[in-house]
Amino acid sequence: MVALLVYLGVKSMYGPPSTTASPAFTDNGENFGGPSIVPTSSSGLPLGSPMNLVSPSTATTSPSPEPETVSISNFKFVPDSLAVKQGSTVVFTNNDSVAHTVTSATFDSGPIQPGGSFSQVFAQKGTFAYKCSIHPMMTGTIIVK
Ligand SMILES: [Cu+2]
Repeated sequence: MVALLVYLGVKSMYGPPSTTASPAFTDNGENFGGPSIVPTSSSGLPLGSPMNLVSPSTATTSPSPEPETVSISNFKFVPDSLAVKQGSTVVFTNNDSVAHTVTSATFDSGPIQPGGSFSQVFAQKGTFAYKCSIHPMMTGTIIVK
């Protein structure tokens, strides 16, 4: 408001056509600014809406029981003893810088490269001892209840 009053004061003082052009330019800027935003948002919505719809449905689809996880780190299985429900999936993730295996009498991951992972479903109850076949001192147990 103060700026406008000053502006009008300047305009009344000088009164050249150029002063009249400046307010007109400001009006044009506002008018062009509005429409230019509408196409941008309208073109963005068709792309954004499906993605927004997919994400919630994906989250809803994912089952509530999350996979159990065992981290392989510093030549150890962490935790080295893990109790899970029957039917659970256990994901072994190798966070070490060398390859390891998850080997038991009933399953064998084979070499899991650094950064890799191995999933095993435990469909039967029981206690499953496993080790790394490369480093036999690395042992762990999955207890399926
Ligand atoms: Cu190993």
